[in-house]
Amino acid sequence: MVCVQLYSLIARSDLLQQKSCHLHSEQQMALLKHLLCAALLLMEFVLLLLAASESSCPAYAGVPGIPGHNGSPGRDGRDGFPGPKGEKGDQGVGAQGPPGKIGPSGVVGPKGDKGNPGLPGTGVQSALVMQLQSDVKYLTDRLAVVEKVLGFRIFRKVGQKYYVSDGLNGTFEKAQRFCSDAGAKIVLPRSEAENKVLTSLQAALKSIYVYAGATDRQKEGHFVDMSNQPLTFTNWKAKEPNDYNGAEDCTVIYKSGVWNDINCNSEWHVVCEL
Ligand SMILES: [Ca+2]
Ligand SMILES: [Ca+2]
Repeated sequence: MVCVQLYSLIARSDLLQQKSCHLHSEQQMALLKHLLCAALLLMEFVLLLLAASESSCPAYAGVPGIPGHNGSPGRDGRDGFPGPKGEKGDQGVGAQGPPGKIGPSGVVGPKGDKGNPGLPGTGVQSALVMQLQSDVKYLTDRLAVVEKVLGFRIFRKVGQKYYVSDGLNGTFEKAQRFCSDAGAKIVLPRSEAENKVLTSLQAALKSIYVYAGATDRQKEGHFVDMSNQPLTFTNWKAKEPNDYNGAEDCTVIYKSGVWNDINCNSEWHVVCEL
């Protein structure tokens, strides 16, 4: 209804515009002015009616307006929701970071190769020291023997032994004591060579007999040395020893080197061995 009235007013406006062409200018302009004012008021009234009735008639799309200005920046996103996790970044370059934690122990490796032979151990060193100590003791003992030998007036060397004498005469007991006090024993040849050396010493002493360290006091007819050991060498004169009743239990060696059993109380040269 409103639309029909509007169209009618517009049509009247067109008619008035056509009629105005035939009026005088002042009257025509005044009339036109009133008409336009009335038309304007009417159109405003119609617009009010349209606004009140909203879309009571079909609407037409208008021309797009110009873009508005950008608004002011919004607040920070503290009150917003966290965004999705970003992608892993590239490896950084720069200062080395702190060392990491100590890792777990690894698997036991294979057995290594056999090592080179080591230096002599303490056992070998101990053996060398003991050998040196033994050598030193032997030399010390030999030196002591030589010093004793030099203390006698006559001596002969035979092997590792020395036959010594001061030209003393005495019984078998005295001879045994004299040699013992000198750290020696009554002479007793253990071989033909030693027996021969003894005769050489007897010659120097101008001795007929010398006592030897062999007796059969414990068992008649069985001569032993001063350690009660059987004799390993003898040089008995023919038919000697010839006494088995205890009258001849000691042994003498004649200047020729033969042996004879005689009584122990006769005094003969004393010869010791070291
Ligand atoms: Ca006898
Ligand atoms: Ca005899």
